[in-house]
Amino acid sequence: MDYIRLSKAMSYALRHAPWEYELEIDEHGWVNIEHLLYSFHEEKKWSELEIKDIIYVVENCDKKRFEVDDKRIRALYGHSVPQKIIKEPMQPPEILYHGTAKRFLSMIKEKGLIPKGRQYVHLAVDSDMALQVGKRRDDHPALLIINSRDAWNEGIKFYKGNEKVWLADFIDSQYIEIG
Ligand code: HQG
Repeated sequence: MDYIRLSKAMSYALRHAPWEYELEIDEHGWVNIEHLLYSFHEEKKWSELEIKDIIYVVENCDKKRFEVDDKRIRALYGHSVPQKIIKEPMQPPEILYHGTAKRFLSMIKEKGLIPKGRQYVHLAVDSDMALQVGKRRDDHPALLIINSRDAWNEGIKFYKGNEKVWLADFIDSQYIEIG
């Protein structure tokens, strides 16, 4: 089983295009795990897929991207579906980090961090992880240090994705320092 490929397919279905899999996604991002399985079965490459493979990805992928409960599964962050995934606002750690391409810095200084194609801005609890994220777009990414506690105290909403990923609606440039 190609678990990396499976994880990518699960991310695509649960974050970006549940309708392509005829999945009903609720306002918190949950879908029925059996519906996801049956829908994957329609593709030849996933015809042998079992629930335990999906659970394996949930429990063993390099980042905690998904969550399962009794009958349901959801992505914890990363969504771009048109329907807003509802998250409970929560006080963030004092400092968070964001890794990005150097070529975006002038726009970020001007406009702050915006969600772009996703529903929320994604922030990391540690600088190593942020730099890894930035490396997707630049071999020598920029590290942004976010004064998240001040932003929160001044009314910017934050939400927890998982233990390492935090989400925010928007980060004004006054809370961003370039590391
Ligand atoms: C940039 C991965 C210009 C922003 C990671 C980023 C993450 C601006 C890009 C998760 C801007 C959006 C999300 C502005 C923001 N002007 N550029 N004003 N504001 N940007 O992929 O944070 O591995 O949507 O810096 O770990 O890179 O898939 O967001 O470069 O947690 O589980 O616009 O995806 O998770 O890119 O990554 P993305 P991201 P997974």
